Amino acid sequence: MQDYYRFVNLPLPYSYVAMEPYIDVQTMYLHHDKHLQTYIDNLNRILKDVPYLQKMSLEELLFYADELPEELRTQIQNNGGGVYNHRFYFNGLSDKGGDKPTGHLITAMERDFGCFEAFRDKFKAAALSVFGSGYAWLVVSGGRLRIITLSNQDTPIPLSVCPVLNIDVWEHAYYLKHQNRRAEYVDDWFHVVNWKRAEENYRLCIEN
Ligand code: MN3
Repeated sequence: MQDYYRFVNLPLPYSYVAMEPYIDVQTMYLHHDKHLQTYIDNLNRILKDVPYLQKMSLEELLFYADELPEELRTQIQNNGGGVYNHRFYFNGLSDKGGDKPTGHLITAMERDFGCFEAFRDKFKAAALSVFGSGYAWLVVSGGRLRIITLSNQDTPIPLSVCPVLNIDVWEHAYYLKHQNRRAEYVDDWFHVVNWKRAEENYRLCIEN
């Protein structure tokens, strides 16, 4: 992942049409090429004349936000968060996804939620509970899986929790296909979750 200024919008690791019929091609195109691109362009513009910030990785910018110059802090959090969260979201999708995780991740879900179905219900409820725009996240905290929600483009980075999976519940992620029916979008999203990637993320979380 190209993680330093100047940030680049990497192509999706699949075609725009790959998530049909669960996430429509137009949404995938606009979400990646317009919404994410705007966050990348804004972040590059903010950092353009601030060389010492250009040396910080995306995660460092988000983790050390409190130490950033006050006049840039909110813009960097919003736009850097928009880059981080969207990359995580798009990498968390796969046209070969869906079903349920395997390996260490399913074992941990059974330990921490009882069973996969209980996790799914709880994650869906969390995604529906986000008021306005934001994300639901599956994270590792203190060695356990936890579900959290974050508003707007806030990220898990400054919370010192380790992210495994996220779902974008901003309306732009689903409105063209699902209109106001966020619950149907969440159900459809479960068909294209890249559990292989989530499992890799989980392994990295527990190894570190
Ligand atoms: Mn989005």
